[in-house]
Amino acid sequence: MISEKMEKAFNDQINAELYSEYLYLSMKAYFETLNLKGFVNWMNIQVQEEHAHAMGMFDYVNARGGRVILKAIDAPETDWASPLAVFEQILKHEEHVTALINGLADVADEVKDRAALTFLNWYIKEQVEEEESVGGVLATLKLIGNDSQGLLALDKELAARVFNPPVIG
Ligand code: OFO
Repeated sequence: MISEKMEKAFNDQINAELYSEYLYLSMKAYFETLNLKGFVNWMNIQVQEEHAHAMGMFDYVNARGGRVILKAIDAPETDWASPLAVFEQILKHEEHVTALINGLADVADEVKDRAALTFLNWYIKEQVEEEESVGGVLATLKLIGNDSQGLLALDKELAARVFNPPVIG
């Protein structure tokens, strides 16, 4: 059975993952307005990944005999100055999520919940990949600057990304 403290930490993180889903959905809407369909595709995959991250924890809390309590999801921003500004925010956001996941692992440590710690390892590794992939797009956007041909080439590249449903845990 999961401890109360661990259960609360997971419930908070489920909310954070659903906020991430909402944030990427808002970014997807922004890229729709720019007609950059590759960026739209990339965001759509982020949306699905974040949903899967939330559901992984949702199922885990239940499997451990805990109770999922859903809370209100904050409204995300709706407008950005440029694709570069979007990716700057994403990198900051994912670094914040990494800190939250590490905080969850700290709670697992504190309450000596080894099962939760093992489960959280998947998320810890996932954050390394998230930061790397976002950092890659951000670096390319910085190189592109104001070159619209470069932006269209990147858009084409991002259109090729496919969603692989994550196997969590
Ligand atoms: Fe973007 O990461 Fe969830 O956990």
